[in-house]
Amino acid sequence: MAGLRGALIVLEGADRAGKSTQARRLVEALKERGYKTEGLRFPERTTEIGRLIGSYLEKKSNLEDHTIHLLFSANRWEQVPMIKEKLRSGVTLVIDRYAFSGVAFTSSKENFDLHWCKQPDVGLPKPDLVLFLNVSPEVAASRGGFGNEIYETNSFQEKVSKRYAELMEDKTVNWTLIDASQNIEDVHRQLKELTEKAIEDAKDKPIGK
Ligand code: T5A
Ligand code: NA
Repeated sequence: MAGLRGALIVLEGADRAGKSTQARRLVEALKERGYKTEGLRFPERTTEIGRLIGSYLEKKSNLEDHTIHLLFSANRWEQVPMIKEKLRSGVTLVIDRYAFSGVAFTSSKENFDLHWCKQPDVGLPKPDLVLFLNVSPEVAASRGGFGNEIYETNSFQEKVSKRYAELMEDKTVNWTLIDASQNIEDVHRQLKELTEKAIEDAKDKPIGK
């Protein structure tokens, strides 16, 4: 019998929605429940491509808009062999941002259409579940001010939220909207429940594209 695969779980959402906090909690909780689980994040700033991205986000270098979009995508593709290997060996992956961030952010810039933005990520392993952590701009603001990174302004984040809403209309993706204005524990409980179900549903299905 072929081994059962792990699930690919993605967390998306606006700035300060709590993605990183919840991703960490979720990995720990799933491990405690006996699931082989690991966390990943995009951008993964530690690779050579990731260092270019980090420098751009920190405004230490300027990159042409199409170029940085392709680098974000390349930063996902460079992890694909590892992602597939882990999933096939039964490890569930909890990923903090994925291709949806790539599309939502770049398509919020002037003169980018959604279709062009999606192409570089076509063919990536398909998430079994995308958890969208939804918070209002007011709640996000109450969690502290923006940092100094390039996309951290109110006007840009508003555009990003609209793009995410458009992306969520794609019914071929298993989106689940979560009210992330609740406290950390309540959000966590919901994510854990949804994820355990997704792991069970995914285990005897092929990895999607
Ligand atoms: N990007 C990314 C692209 O343009 N293209 C791409 O392809 C990709 C992958 C970096 C940037 O890159 C862009 C998007 C971004 O602009 P990042 O490193 O993921 O992406 O961004 P960060 O700035 O690290 O993360 P966020 O600002 O989005 O925050 P999180 O992870 O959503 O929130 P978190 O968990 O750090 O929490 C924020 C604060 O709120 C508190 C936490 O303790 C923390 O202080 N908090 C709560 N407070 C009350 N109630 C709750 N339920 C709370 N949950 C968290
Ligand atoms: Na984060």
